[in-house]
Amino acid sequence: MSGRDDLYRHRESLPGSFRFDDAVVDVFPDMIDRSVPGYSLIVPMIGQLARRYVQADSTVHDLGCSLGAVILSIRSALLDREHLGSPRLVATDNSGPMISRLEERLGDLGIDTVSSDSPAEPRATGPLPIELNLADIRDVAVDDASLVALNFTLQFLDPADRDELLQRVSSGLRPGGALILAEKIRFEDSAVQERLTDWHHDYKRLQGYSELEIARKRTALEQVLLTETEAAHRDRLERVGFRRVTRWFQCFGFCAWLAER
Ligand code: GEK
Repeated sequence: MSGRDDLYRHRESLPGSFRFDDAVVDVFPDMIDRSVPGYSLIVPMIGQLARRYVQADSTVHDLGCSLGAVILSIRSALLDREHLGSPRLVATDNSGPMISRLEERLGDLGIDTVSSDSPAEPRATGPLPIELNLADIRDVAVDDASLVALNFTLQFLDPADRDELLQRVSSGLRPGGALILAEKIRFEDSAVQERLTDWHHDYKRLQGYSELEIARKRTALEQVLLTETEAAHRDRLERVGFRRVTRWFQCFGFCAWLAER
């Protein structure tokens, strides 16, 4: 059962202490929805984009899948696309509690799962099974893919590791394939940064978070969630070989782009 996020009402926070642990998993859907303006729109839109970009018998990756919102949106969007054969859907996260909860959730929904660790297990029999991969996204092999999603995950990686990951994603995509990247960004201009941070905090207040909860979460995320500017993201995407990058969503500092191979 997923509950309301009141973690930082009760929890002191030390700088950089945020982890995707059991307590976060318990409230995750509510936490992300009330913290990321537009999340509830971005997820179904990724499904819509999947209908255009997923190619027959290719692989689709959801990197940093949490409780599977994105891979479930993609799967629903593909269910009636019989001409696509059997795309392989892979959901990866390095939080054990997230992957366990996702496995339970998929079981409740009657969706077959395959473990990336046990390829010898009997094959799933239902349509579009989801492969669950408890792993660091920096170790995931990307081959013969047509769609890769990084929905608010890259921001948790050491910036020094981001080029290598995106290079591997770019090289593993088929021509015509795409990366969907969503990130919280920062702004070069400090006045703009301040204004958009204020507006984001207004959003959180309206979602019922107190000043103390907002401040504690912010402290906990210091040096854990590391934002970059839009220009830095675009430069990297171009450097690793994406030919066209389109921003399709922005609300305050929360952006999503589609990068095409
Ligand atoms: C959604 N995409 O609901 N390797 C694997 N997973 C990682 C790593 C890593 N190195 N670093 C962080 N994660 C989801 C939301 S949440 C975003 C993504 C947020 C995982 C981490 O365990 C968590 O589940 C996810 O990335 C980030 O659309 O909470 O703001």
